[in-house]
Amino acid sequence: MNKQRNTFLMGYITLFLIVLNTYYALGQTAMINAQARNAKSLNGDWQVIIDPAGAGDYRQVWQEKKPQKKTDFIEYSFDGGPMLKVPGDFNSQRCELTYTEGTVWYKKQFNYNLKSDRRLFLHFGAVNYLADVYLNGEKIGSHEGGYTPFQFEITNKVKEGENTVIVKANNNRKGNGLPGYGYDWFNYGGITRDVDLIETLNTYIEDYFLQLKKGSLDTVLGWIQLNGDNAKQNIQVKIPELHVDYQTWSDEKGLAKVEFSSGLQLWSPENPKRYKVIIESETDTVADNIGFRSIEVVGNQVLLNGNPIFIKAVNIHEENPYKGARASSIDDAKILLNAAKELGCNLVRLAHYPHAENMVSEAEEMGLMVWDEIPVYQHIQFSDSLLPQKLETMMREMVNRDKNRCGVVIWSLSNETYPGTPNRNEALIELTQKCRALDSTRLTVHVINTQGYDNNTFNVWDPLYNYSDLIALNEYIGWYIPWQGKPSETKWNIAFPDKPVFISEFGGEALYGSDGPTDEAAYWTEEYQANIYKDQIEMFNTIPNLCGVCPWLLFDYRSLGRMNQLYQNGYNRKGLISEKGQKKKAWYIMNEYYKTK
Ligand code: GCB
Repeated sequence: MNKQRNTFLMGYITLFLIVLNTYYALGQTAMINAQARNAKSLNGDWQVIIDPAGAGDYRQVWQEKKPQKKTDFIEYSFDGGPMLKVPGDFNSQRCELTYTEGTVWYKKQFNYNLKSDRRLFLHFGAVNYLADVYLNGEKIGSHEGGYTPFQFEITNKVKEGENTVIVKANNNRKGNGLPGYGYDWFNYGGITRDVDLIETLNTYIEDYFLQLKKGSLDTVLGWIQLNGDNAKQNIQVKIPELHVDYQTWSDEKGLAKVEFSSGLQLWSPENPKRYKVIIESETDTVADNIGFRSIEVVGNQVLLNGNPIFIKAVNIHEENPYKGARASSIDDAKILLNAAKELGCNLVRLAHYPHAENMVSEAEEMGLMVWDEIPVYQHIQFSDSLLPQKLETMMREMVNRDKNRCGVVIWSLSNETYPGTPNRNEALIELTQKCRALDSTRLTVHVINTQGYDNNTFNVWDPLYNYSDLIALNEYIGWYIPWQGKPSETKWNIAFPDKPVFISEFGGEALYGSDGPTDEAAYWTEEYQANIYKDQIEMFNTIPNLCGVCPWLLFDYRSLGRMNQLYQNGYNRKGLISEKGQKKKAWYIMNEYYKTK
């Protein structure tokens, strides 16, 4: 009997631990527009313990024990160790961390004095990939996912005076992670984005969504969400430049609806107009720069503000090419975005994960539309029981963060997944539905490369395209797959004849300045790459309903699987520009093409 009771008890305890663990894994969704809040930055130098043996967990380094008696000693200390800059990846900051995929413990001390009517949040822009966060020796939560923000409320945990935050940042690959084991970019680990302490009054503006009403060019539709005891409040939405002073009231759940019309100048790449919008409740005020535009697919065309647009795009990874480091600052963003502008683009595909918030808002300010993507990349274990929750959380964290950025026109929910992977269709269809329910004002897209290419004919058939607003297709004809006929005579057999087609990736590799036979791929010459571009452009003329193209990619970037030491040396060389900033011959071809569009 006793034995049976013990078994039950153990069962309950295990269940409790699983639930607790799931709670931690979910983390807390970050408040909107963190950079506009009353914040104290925790950026700068953090002390670290590099933990290649994974010993920090059982030694419980977050406790920072000190010897009590003369015979005591502690086998860890942050003191005496190195410092790392936050924000920033750890790999590029110290030689011994160059190839690290593992754990680094970070520590930062801060002083605080929180008044009794205030709340305090510890906010992270992103930590790649798993973060366990401790405050003053106590675990306050965890977050999974390397590219989206999260926060923990520490109102009742912060001490007057000195406090210590310790973060376990772990970038090990996970089979059931997003992405999974294999991907073609550098796995930069660490606290890669800003860390802030954000102070609010008891009831604060947690979230808001203000965009043009679907189908309208002058009506703003949305909502504001308050968080706190004082849920029912009068709220004003002000746009001084337009003399808008709109009043609304939040309900007992803190939710206020917004709908008003105004003679808005619409945002577009030619006129990236944004308005200062002030949201003022009785207890909080947040200001944002918000633009308004509509984006839709009508028939086989993409319409921006009601007019057909040809999408002149480029793929970008979040890497500062000159430093070989994760891009994190506004200057890093400008390097990438200025280069996209110079190429002649009107859209940047921020591949293959949500890039930093400053990248998105800078692109919007510069008149570049943004393609936002979650790291659902190639071989994802869709049938893993934890996957649906992870997919949804990551999608929600991206959409939540960027939903007021009119520059963002596309939510991309997957790249190169395969119909043969168990549960792939079911999981991605459900994800699409959830994304559209959250935000129906933008396009939702899946990027697919399962098409056949035989006898110079493309066969585009993947049923997942039924759930994608664009037939977004990656093809590397001329590089991974040789041409099978004249590019100008390519035939298309597309099972979705009424949808716009977008070539989301194409290209080939070249090492800047490489000489060698220009008609052989194995010498990585610029001429060989340039010829791929010439042929592709001819082929583009054969594509029915073509609405845009997007070369892979802007700059050469670090990718450890690229091991040809003569030509690649740890770099994917499909850049139109080298990592030193040299434009390759293909750059000029693409630039000319975009001038004609
Ligand atoms: C692809 C992937 C991209 C790769 C690229 C390549 O299809 O989507 O992430 O890096 O090909 O260079 O092979």
